[in-house]
Amino acid sequence: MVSLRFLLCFLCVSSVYATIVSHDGRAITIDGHRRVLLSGSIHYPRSTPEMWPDLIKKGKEGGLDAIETYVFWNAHEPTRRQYDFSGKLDLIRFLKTIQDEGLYAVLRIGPYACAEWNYGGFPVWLHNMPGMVFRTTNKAYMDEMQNFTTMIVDMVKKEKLFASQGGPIILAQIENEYGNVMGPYGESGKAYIKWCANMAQSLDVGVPWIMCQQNDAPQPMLNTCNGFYCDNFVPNNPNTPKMWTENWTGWFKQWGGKNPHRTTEDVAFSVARFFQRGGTFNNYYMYHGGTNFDRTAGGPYITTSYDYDAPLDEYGNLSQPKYGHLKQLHDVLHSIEKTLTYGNISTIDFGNSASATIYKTEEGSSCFFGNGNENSDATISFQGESYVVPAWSVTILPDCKNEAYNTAKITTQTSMMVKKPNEAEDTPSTLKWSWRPENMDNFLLKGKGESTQTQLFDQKVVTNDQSDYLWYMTTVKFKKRDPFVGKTMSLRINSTAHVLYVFVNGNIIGYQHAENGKFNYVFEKDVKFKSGRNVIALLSITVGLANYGAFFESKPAGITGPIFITGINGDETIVKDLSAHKWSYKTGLNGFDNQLFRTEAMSKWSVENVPFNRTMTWYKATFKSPLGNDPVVVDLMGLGKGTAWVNGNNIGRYWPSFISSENGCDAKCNYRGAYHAEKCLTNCGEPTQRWYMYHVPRSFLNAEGDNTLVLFEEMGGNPSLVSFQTTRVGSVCANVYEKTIIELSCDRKPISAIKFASFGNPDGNCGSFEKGTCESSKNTADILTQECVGKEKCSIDVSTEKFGAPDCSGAPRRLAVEAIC
Ligand SMILES: *[C@@H]1O[C@H](CO)[C@@H](O)[C@H](O)[C@H]1NC(C)=O
Ligand SMILES: *[C@@H]1O[C@H](CO)[C@@H](O)[C@H](O)[C@H]1NC(C)=O
Ligand SMILES: *[C@@H]1O[C@H](CO)[C@@H](O)[C@H](O)[C@H]1NC(C)=O
Ligand SMILES: *[C@@H]1O[C@H](CO)[C@@H](O)[C@H](O)[C@H]1NC(C)=O
Ligand SMILES: *[C@@H]1O[C@H](CO)[C@@H](O)[C@H](O)[C@H]1NC(C)=O
Ligand SMILES: CC(=O)N[C@H]1CO[C@H](CO)[C@@H](O)[C@@H]1O
Repeated sequence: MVSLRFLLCFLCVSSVYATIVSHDGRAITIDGHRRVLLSGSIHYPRSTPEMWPDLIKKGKEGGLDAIETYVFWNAHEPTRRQYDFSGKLDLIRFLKTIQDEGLYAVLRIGPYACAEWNYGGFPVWLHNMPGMVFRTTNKAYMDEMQNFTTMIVDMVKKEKLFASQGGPIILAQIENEYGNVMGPYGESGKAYIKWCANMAQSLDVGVPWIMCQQNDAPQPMLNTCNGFYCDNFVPNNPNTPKMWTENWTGWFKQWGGKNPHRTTEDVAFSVARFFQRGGTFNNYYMYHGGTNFDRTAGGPYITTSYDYDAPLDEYGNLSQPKYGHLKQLHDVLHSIEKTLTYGNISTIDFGNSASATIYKTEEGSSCFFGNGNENSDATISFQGESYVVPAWSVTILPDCKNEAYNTAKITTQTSMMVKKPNEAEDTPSTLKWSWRPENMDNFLLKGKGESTQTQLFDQKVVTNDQSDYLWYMTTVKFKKRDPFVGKTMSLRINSTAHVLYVFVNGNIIGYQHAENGKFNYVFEKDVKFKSGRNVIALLSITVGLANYGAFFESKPAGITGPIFITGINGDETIVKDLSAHKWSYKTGLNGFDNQLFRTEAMSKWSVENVPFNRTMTWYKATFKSPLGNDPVVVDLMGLGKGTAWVNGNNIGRYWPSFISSENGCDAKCNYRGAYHAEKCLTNCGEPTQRWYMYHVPRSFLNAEGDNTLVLFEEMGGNPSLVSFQTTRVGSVCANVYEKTIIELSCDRKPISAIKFASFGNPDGNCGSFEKGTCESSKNTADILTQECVGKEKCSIDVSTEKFGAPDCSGAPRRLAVEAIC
């Protein structure tokens, strides 16, 4: 007992010891030792505090040393000087969770985040301050930026979370990717970045500051690289190590877009090549992408899912093989940390993009063989041995003799997730709905808002981004004998509303949104006016504010005009410009003001005649929580566009009616060759997101009793198709060369059958394997059935002794197997 107590006390004292974080030209040093550091981005508001420990633990088990996050200013300071650090926004709790797991943290304060986050993380009230320009030498901006940055640093210091205080934070970041947009800011931009550096230094955090994508980062700021590949990056100072702060593991999704995928082989290749070329710090962006709950998605048109094709999927499950293949890479890199960070470096160029890099210390050597050629495999002769390095891959030999890892040879299973119906419901697919209309009479018939102006305003200026919704209303009068009364006229609206609904005299005449990748469009429809007063009511909706680009804060949102009505009557043409009419404004919708999404909201809901295809309609249903621990999703198929809440928690915007175009998907995805966001797309001709995005974290649900789902449907849809489901592993696959061992596992459920098995040169991918031109005569499926079926996991030694030796014309033989869970 005494000794245990002594030990505990010793630990508690040692944990408050300062860690000295510094750097030289080779690496970040921790307590004087150069380190190989592998880090992964997890943004705390994109999951729930209940999920954090598991996510961070999986990061650690995946071989990470550190977790990196931005700080989201607009979430923390939604109104000037009113702060929110509760729930998902509890930054300190998140950092302490990282500390508890024994990992380091990288804190990117910014406070510009980009991150496909609403307005890049800036509060809209900041934009609405007089004379404001973001990210330049603008006094008002600098004061606010300094105020927020200082507050965050003070908060973190108070909890002793910097490494210099014994805490987990080893690096801090000021600004973010400014170098990419700096040109248009001219000399002011250069002065601003110097000011940022000085301001950050003055905060005295005791750990190095980084500035990513900033070639002119003033010393002692460390400039670092972001991108899909960073092997060619050279820091701006010989004393700055080669650091990669954003290695994009995938890409984000946009409404109406397709699903991007970055292959595991290519992510691994980019990292291994970075370390081959002297890199020592790598951060995955994202390691867990998560969910853009509520109104946090940036944009415009960024989806609610921020899965990012990351090693941990949106729900926090392992995305295999990406997670496992990178874990193996991390283990190999860590095993040669000393050689990588202290060894003398020499390279051999074999031509045709093949090269060897040798790291040599007194104790021994480690080698990287790289092949950057997209088409042909390379055969490298080294110290009397011959090695085949597949096209677009890197082989790591920790002892310069034995291949421990090749980026293109995946020996981790592929897991295919499936959705299961909610077994807690008797009739899982039918929810009992009630409904009510959104009350819009004041706007549609009276055109009456909260304030009036004789001009069209940018939406941000009026709403302060307190809502997605803004009504613009005006009246047009025609005399009884006016020749245009009852005639067809045209209403033309130049619009930057992300989505625009147009009503005339209470009737909807149409809606529109920008084409993919565009910001503005012209709405044009025929309309007939009556004599007397006509009410034009325009509902402008934002779907995430712009988050990127020079001066992005001033990109317009809402109805910027001009707005015309035109009519032709014989020789007479009239053109009425309504832009400077008297416009009445109202922020938000009644149902939101009255919080109809709250479970306890007292309001009249009807179970009679539940309508389909009705615009601006509220729906409500109760459901039982699915049993078990598998992640819960809600399939919102059949709906148009709107917002969904579960037990009052906003699970995000939905838009399943926005279908991606038919073309541009690849049936086969070739990992070879440089990745870009238009490569390896899937989901053509489908809703951008059907299940994927509508994650319902378990902590939002009551395990016992009823749960409430509320929908606000804008466009009109059919809620009868909506259903709750769980996601779990449906089948697992392997596709590996002989002389490897692969483990198959169904996540604590037994493997039930072998669906496909072939040893030879099988073709295709998990779920669509086919026999190749050569195949073993042994019954491969029978062998695997014996070894795996009925077991939770099985380890397969892929050898010719076991599976036979088919003649594949000298090419290496592979085993492909698909097992059903
Ligand atoms: C931020 O500004 C407020 C005044 O608006 C001031 O009271 C506060 O001390 C400032 N905070 C910091 C950390 O400078
Ligand atoms: C997914 O994550 C949940 C929650 O952590 C866990 O219960 C479940 O076993 C995981 N499933 C898989 C396939 O990893
Ligand atoms: C590394 O290079 C230095 C300087 O050239 C040399 O003195 C040292 O012996 C080398 N070490 C090894 C292990 O080759
Ligand atoms: C309105 O939109 C049309 C079509 O995009 C464009 O030609 C015109 O310049 C726009 N007018 C204004 C004032 O932006
Ligand atoms: C709803 O609208 C869609 C598309 O216009 C149509 O195909 C469908 O039949 C309508 N459903 C109902 C129930 O009216
Ligand atoms: C910094 C950097 O490398 N940016 C690139 C990231 O990828 C996008 C999409 O492929 C490129 O457009 C950027 O130049």
